[in-house]
Amino acid sequence: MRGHFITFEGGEGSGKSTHAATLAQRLKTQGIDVVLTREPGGSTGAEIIRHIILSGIAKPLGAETETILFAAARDDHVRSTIRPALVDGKWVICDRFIDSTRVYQGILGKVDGKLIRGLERVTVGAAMPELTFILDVPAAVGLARAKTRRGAGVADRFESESVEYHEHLRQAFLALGKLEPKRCIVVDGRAPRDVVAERIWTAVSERLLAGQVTRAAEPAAP
Ligand code: T5A
Repeated sequence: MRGHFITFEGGEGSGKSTHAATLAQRLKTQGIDVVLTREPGGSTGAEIIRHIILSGIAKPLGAETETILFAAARDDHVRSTIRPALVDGKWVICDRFIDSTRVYQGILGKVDGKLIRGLERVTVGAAMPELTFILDVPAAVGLARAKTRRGAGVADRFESESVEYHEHLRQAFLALGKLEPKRCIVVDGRAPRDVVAERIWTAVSERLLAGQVTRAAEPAAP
């Protein structure tokens, strides 16, 4: 696959959507063809499954069933959106991906790691992210941001869990970052937006842009 694949991970309200969009915009100004997407969702079938999962109606079926639903959504998303874009040489930026399943369903939901890895192999295959930003904020900060952004709306399936659950999530993401330091970069999401964005941009520039001739940098056609 010729493109690049970057994912954003972290707890609720940590700034993933904000910074995935900011990075996509900045790459576009460099003349790079970018696909900005999200999970669960990012394709027609996956968006339907997203609605089922986040409504909470699958929660009583247990964490294994939710894991399988996330995997079904990912399968459609990878086949329909991510893999074709990478094959085309585009950059894909995804708001949540495999690490969310590893943490939410694996560590918090206690779903067997073998099942999770097996589903990853089937759904993701070679379309693995090269770079993952883990945005780190205390659970209380993230939940407060998510609540402010939601306004009068209702908290979804996972936002409704306790602060302790979300603090456990935060620690699980930090531990996961330590397990794969080449792929994962932990960024302090409490910093002002522009500071966080600059840290992300520096890492992308050093890791993926260095040496790459972008269309913006190419000489204009005669
Ligand atoms: N899930 C997902 C699983 O359990 N398993 C899986 O495999 C997958 C893929 C998805 C849910 O599904 C679960 C995890 C999730 O619970 P979602 O609606 O997509 O749900 O929700 P989240 O991904 O959690 O997205 P959020 O919108 O809650 O959080 P973000 O994207 O991290 O935060 P963002 O960027 O929207 O920012 C939130 C607010 O904070 C402000 C923003 O302006 C916004 O108002 N903000 C800042 N404020 C101050 N300083 C900064 N630096 C700021 N950065 C952002």
